[in-house]
Amino acid sequence: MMKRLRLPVVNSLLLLCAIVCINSTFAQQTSKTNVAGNPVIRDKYTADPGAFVYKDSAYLYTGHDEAPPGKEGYVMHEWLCFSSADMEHWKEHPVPLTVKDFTWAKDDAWASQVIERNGKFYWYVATEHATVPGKAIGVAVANNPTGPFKDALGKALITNDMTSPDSKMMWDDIDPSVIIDKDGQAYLFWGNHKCYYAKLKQNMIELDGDIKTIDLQDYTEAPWIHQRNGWYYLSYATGFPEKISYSMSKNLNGPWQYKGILNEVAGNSNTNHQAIIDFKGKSYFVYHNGSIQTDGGSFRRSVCIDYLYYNTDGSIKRIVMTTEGVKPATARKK
Ligand code: FUB
Repeated sequence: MMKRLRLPVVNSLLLLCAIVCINSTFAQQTSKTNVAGNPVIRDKYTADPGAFVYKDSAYLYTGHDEAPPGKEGYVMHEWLCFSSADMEHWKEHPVPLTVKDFTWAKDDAWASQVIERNGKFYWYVATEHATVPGKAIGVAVANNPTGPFKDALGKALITNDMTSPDSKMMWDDIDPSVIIDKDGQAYLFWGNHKCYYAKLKQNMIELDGDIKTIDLQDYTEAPWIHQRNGWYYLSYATGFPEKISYSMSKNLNGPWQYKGILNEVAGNSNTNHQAIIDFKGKSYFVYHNGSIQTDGGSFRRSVCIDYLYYNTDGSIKRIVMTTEGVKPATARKK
């Protein structure tokens, strides 16, 4: 017969159970939802944010910096997806897309952007092509913003030979940014060293016409195209280490007017890659820095979010990067 447990033993067991329960609940929560302040994701390194709003949530898509401490080079094999109802707390979703999902790709899950059209979600990504030397742009598609995504084309949308027939520049076809204009015409912008753009067909997976080049002051890479109140904005990384500059135009086809620096060099990172969105009545600047210590840096970057403010003439005030980040966004009163 089992002996009866004494009261102090029972109390100790109960205490142990309580500690185990609290710890496992905390572990579950922290693996799914990150804490407030910048960087917004702290349990892994995230880079090259793309963001968009769908229904009541904001979605954040990033590359995953997997370089071990001490390695000075990109190690990036997959793209990540997070969502938030308030821009402060981000929930991670299971990895929706990796380089292996593109059979024609070799490696490098570089910058990307997702856009919705007719209930489908198109994810434009930069990666290294396996057989056409150089970087390339692919497009994946899903029925919901968190995936799973699958290659929409079975081949690259843009390959290096389309923009550099002489193959002198191997990494100019990176950093896709996409927009659907008011008349329903979609455009793809991209490029390192040169900023390219082209129309996309209604199906979002084929080019519709020639690839054109835009002459932008001090252009390095990372174009982000957005529109607001009759203005088009083309922001992009400038110089190296990178700052973010921007130009404005009344017409998507230009001419573009240079408006100056939007964001200074982001702490401890030689790249600076932005997304700009509006959510629940406020505007946000989403970017990365290398601020997580002790191993954060140019190849172990972290996504941050700060407010973006427009002047009355439509120009944008310079971004103030903060550690505190943004306050929880609440629905606008009607
Ligand atoms: O993350 C790899 C590359 O670094 C991106 O494609 C660029 O925008 C820069 O952030």
